[in-house]
Amino acid sequence: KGDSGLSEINLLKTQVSILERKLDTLQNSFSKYKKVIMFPNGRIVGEKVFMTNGYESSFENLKQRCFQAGGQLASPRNSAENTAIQQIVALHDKAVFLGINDIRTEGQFQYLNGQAITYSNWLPGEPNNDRGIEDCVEVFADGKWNDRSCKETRLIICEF
Ligand code: GMH
Ligand code: CA
Repeated sequence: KGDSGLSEINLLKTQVSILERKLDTLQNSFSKYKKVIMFPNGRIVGEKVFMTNGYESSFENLKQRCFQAGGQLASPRNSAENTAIQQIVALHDKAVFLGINDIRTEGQFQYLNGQAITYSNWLPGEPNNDRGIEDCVEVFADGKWNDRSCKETRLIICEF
């Protein structure tokens, strides 16, 4: 009885160490493929992935494209996420629209889920609702935000 208990434990130990080696291999190859997939149009920040496919259109079309892909328009919640978006903007030299707008109530910018924004990176003097028609948010290559007409054409960045 005691003997067969011991050999069962040894068997389990062997199986655990086999699994540990397989997990190590899997983790190594996963971190490699993450880099491959993210190069050059994606960025990872914590649990979030930001990605562009180069598509350019107006806000509603960008919003739909991200949603259809199972994500949403990039909605940076902190400076690390904003920096990731900035890098993609700079790489493509094209401003993007965020998943943030004040369509519902002028001057009250909110995420696509309706929550009020808790992080922003406005240029000095923005948002200015120029000509009374600026409800969307574009990000420039320096990472700064400007409110802009949602009808303008901008680069897509989705988050997943
Ligand atoms: C006005 C001025 C500019 C500013 C633009 C911009 C448009 O033309 O205040 O200085 O850059 O608006 O906010 O979105
Ligand atoms: Ca503006």
